[in-house]
Amino acid sequence: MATIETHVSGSVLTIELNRPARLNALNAALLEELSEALSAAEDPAVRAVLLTGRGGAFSAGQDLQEAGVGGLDYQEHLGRYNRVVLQLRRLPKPVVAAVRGVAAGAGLALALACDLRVLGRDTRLITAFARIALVPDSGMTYTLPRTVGWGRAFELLALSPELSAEEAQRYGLANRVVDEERVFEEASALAARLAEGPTRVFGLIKHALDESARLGLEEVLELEAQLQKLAGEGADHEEGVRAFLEKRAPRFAGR
Ligand code: T3D
Repeated sequence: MATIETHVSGSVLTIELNRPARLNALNAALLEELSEALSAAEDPAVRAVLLTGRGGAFSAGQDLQEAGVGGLDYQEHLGRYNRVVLQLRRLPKPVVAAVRGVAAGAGLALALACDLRVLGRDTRLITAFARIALVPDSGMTYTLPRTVGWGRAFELLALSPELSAEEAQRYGLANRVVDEERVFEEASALAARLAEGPTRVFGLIKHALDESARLGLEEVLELEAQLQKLAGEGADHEEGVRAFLEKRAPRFAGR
């Protein structure tokens, strides 16, 4: 692949956006390759994914040189983004974003579609869309208000400030903030730790959280009961209980 690098270490698949000269701006080729890499993450041997950007940025969003102004086939153009966002959300295993430097526009939207975000102390988050008079896309109107609340979401989308890592953490957009040069290491350690967890159950948790965003309380309670049945039948639940009773650490197989 020309715009994406992947490698597997243990059960963690690392996907690296690889257009550092353009701050990993997203073009059609990169989105196609990212989608391909995320399909590979469905392999049961992969139990966690780490998404990162090469060089000093996570991603500056849509490649504005490629997009130009107007004349885009938006169905096709946004179809590429939407496919990737749905792949990230529907992948039944945790995805950690290692966000260095800057994440802007659809680059930020991709980071928000991941399950956890590790930021560097100097990392900036910029919604960016309104700066060029576009509405947010790639799921940002779904993920952002659910993370930061409605009022803050409007301000971040309309005024598009550069949000510092400290503010991002206060708003719940960053799970960890570490020194810039430790972002990858910290995010890798987090992904490796998750990869040893009850993977199937992590997938069910992800599903439950996404569904809860659109369901009422009664439906949520019903869904939880259904998912608990699935979890309770899993080999990892049996192992978790046995390990507790035997006073040892569990060895989850991800099933
Ligand atoms: O119509 C549609 O396409 C719908 C979909 C939209 C999805 C979106 O993502 S919309 C938002 C698009 N992104 C932006 O508007 C952000 C544009 N970039 C910036 O505002 C700044 O570059 C940053 C704040 C992200 C970083 O600033 P800074 O000062 O750290 O870096 P820089 O010097 O501006 O950028 C370095 C290089 O990357 C530079 O190239 P050069 O001059 O060295 O040859 C710059 O042009 C290039 N670059 C940065 N962002 C993009 C980009 N090239 C193409 N597209 C970019 N998005």
